[in-house]
Amino acid sequence: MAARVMILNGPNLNLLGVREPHIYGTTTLEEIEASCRAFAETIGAEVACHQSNHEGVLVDWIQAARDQADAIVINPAGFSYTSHAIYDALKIFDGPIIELHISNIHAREEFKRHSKISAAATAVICGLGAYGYIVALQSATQMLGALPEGLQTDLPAGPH
Ligand code: CA2
Repeated sequence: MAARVMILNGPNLNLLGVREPHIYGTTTLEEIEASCRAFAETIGAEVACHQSNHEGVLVDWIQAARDQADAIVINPAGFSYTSHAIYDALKIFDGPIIELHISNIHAREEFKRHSKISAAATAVICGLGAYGYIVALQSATQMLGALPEGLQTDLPAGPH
């Protein structure tokens, strides 16, 4: 069966490509989501993409993922540093969770080096720019053992 991956983006990421291109690049969220859909097709996965500026809405999507998805890719954006509610919701999800940041949060302000979400994540990707979403999607699918033959490797993808 096709791996179902839910891709969640947090506050302000709807403005990607519009402001601060030196940090976040020039690719819009719409373009990122289109690339993820196209890449998902090439690896036989299914993606559902959602963005919200509201913490509770993201919690609702994470809860919905328990029935609707096998893995979650999440860029919690500003909620990375504050949200116990998103952390708690992710802890209840059974499948792989990839926390993703476009920028290298460890090379930024001190407060950005401590994501509260990382302790609930299976893996964390940061600093790869918009391409990180493709890497995250491939990794989540790999962790589910659902990559097409030829792409699937025997190398472990990280802690389970
Ligand atoms: O690097 C990332 O992906 C971040 O999660 C992005 C967050 C930021 O708070 C994190 O520290 C790192 C959100 C950035 C705000 O989004 C903007 C998008 C376009 C223009 C300006 C800001």
